[in-house]
Amino acid sequence: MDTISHNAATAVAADSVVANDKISRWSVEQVEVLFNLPFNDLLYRAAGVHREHFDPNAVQMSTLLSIKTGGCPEDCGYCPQAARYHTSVENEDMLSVDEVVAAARAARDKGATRFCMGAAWRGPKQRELDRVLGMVRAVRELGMETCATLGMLKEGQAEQLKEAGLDYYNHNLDTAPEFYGNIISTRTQDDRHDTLDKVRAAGLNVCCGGIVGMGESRRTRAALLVEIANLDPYPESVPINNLVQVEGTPLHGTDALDPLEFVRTIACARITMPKAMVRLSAGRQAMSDGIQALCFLAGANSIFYGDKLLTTGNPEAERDRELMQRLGLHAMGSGA
Ligand code: SAM
Ligand code: DTB
Ligand code: SF4
Repeated sequence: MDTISHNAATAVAADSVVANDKISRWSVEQVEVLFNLPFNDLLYRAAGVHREHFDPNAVQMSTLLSIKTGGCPEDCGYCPQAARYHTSVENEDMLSVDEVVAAARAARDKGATRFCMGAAWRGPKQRELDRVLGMVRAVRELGMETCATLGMLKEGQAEQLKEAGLDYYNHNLDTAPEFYGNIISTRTQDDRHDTLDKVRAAGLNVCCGGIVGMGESRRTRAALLVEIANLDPYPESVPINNLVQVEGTPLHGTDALDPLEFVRTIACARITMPKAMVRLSAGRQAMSDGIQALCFLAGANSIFYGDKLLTTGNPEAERDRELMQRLGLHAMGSGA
């Protein structure tokens, strides 16, 4: 088939995929059809879906804080906080509620509407969770939305977080089932689904995404999105992380992903989860302004805002404000 008729055939297949926005169970093949579209066609479709459900010029801004850094017993191959890898991240004590409130206040004063607290745990012990509950209550009192990512939850823990006023719980599926074993051995994807079920059952908003740029194929990226989009219901928030390569981790030295392929991943996330907040997450520091602009066009409508993610860098707040101004983007209000 020549290129023009190949593109036409792909577009027809994509039409039938996109027209059916009631799709509640996606197949990997359907999402591959989207991924394989000519770039302009894919972005046009994704931007259309974005506009149907959101103000396309509004971006939600969350600030992250590591409330317990390093020393993690897990073996996630991308993570600088795993105790077993020799990285520059040290095992630190958990922060106090006062330290967290000071950081949240500073983030709020710079324009963040959501504050996300991350801990390098397999899962929280009850006395650790007790302190997190105090943090959640205190951050909420500042008028911010709250999110936590603490690892796997045991029976009753999601309910305690909900009761304290937590808005979102982040727990990522990370990659497609067939690739998962290459990246992590200390917890299964079923374990992750189990925590996601608990979070959903407790009435918390679900924040669940993954990482690309770990040496996976396009099909694997499609399969990751299928795994997330087929959660019933799909998550309210979907962070798409580009691997931040950290020296000392097993994935350091992986071939970098083509930035345009990252944009495609954002577009496919937008089309498969039309009403979710799609977050352009880790990896922005290494991204050009042009690629970030394409990500916003492709339907990303949330970012991590502030000079640091958990342990690695993020663009400076001032630079992000400038970029948003150049693109005519504005901050999405709290609760939007
Ligand atoms: N320890 C908890 C857990 O893993 O569930 C919570 C914190 S963990 C750091 C949260 C997420 O950050 C991971 O699931 C992963 O998707 C992402 N992440 C960690 N290191 C990363 C890296 N180097 N590059 C991109 N994303 C990363
Ligand atoms: C998510 O999906 N990405 C954020 C947040 N959820 C917790 C974490 C990114 C971490 C990047 C590596 C680091 O800074 O340690
Ligand atoms: Fe630990 Fe989370 Fe890092 Fe995995 S991603 S090593 S669980 S901190």
